[in-house]
Amino acid sequence: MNSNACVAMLLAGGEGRRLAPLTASMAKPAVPFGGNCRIIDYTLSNCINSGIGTVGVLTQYMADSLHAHIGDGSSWRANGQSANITLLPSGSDGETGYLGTADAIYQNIGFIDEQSPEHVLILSGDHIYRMDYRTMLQDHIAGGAAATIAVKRVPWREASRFGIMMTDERRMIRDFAEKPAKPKSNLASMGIYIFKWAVLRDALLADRRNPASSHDFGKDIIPRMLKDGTPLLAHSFDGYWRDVGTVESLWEAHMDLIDGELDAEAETKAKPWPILSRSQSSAMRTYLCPNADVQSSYVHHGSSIKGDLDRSIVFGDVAVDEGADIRESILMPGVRIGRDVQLSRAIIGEGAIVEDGAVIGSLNGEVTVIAPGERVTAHPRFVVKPDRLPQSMYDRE
Ligand code: ADQ
Ligand code: ADP
Repeated sequence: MNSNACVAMLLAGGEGRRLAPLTASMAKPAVPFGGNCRIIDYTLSNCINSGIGTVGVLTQYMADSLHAHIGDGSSWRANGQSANITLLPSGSDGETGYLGTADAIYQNIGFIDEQSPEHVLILSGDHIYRMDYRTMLQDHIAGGAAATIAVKRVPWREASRFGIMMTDERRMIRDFAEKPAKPKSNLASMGIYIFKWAVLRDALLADRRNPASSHDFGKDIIPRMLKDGTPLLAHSFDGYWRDVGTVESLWEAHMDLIDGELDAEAETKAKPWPILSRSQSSAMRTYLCPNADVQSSYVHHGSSIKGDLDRSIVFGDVAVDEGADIRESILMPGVRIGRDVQLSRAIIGEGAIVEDGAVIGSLNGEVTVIAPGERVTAHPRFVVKPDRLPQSMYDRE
């Protein structure tokens, strides 16, 4: 296969309001994930591992955070494979900012035309999954569809967060509703599309001329194609996949990582599938104090742990002081946790400081987020109520 037969366009410019305050100073795809990388690294690594030769990364909101992370893209190479990763910030052609996901692609028609691809793969920067896009491309080509959408069943209670569809026995899409209040099925669009470039190009030009359009794939392009009778194929994906666009789903994906679910892959298990990230200094050491009780947790380079950890993820350059008790929590890079601090189901943003004795979160309640750089004093903002804890799970006596 000519490596430019399919070009990838990675949408990474969304504001990520539902991830606030983690996205106050960075784009959603730049939010730290998993102890050693950022959310966008999963999708970028999927591109490299799938042998995609050209990846355009479309940035808008807090673009600098992504540009600093990706740089010249040279960190994303593995198994002798690399890609030409090009940053495509909005407004660079003297155009207005990207009006929506479809407009972002429209404004980069020139970039895609230069590659003269047969197909274009459209990706999101805020999903955690390992997927071999070659399998989907083969399905798309064999099915002869104008467009193929990757799909997955999601829990019914979450279905209204997604594009929801109905398919026929040939997997052709018959009905599609973007984020319906009353979903008719739980078969969700993963927001991953492969289009014949000639078909998408025409659709983008027509969409641009439509004053009623919001220029979005899920709201405008897909429903329009369906209405026009364009053949749309559903490609089902069996592996782990999560849209981490909300605080709850970001926290849950970290717990999945701890539970080993995220690495139990169907499609890519037999192949080396590294998740690559910006190279970091390897000279940093991790210190675990002999008194620290660390259970089912990940601790990354350059951290110092004197307190207890249970089902938690600690990024690099974090310090946890004596007597601290950290449960089901995520400590992002550079976090400082003082003495006797208690955290339960908390996400502590980059560089935040939690002072001695502070108590944050509860084990059966909602996830609590502390903004990057915030300083939390010992006045308990959210107190863990011991009577509400599931004692059997956490009582170590
Ligand atoms: P959403 O997840 O709501 O739904 P959306 O907010 O449109 O999708 O963002 C998709 C991607 O595009 C994100 O990575 C975002 O950062 C990026 N993006 C948003 N606006 C952008 C802009 N102006 N410029 C550049 N990038 C931008 C979509 C589909 C649903 C599907 C879900 C699956 O519309 O049908 O179910 O994805 O997660
Ligand atoms: P249940 O609610 O039935 O216990 P899970 O929440 O574990 O099920 O999820 C069932 C399936 O849906 C899994 O394959 C999982 O990967 C997928 N899934 C769960 N949550 C999400 C999400 N937020 N986004 C996408 N897929 C999800």
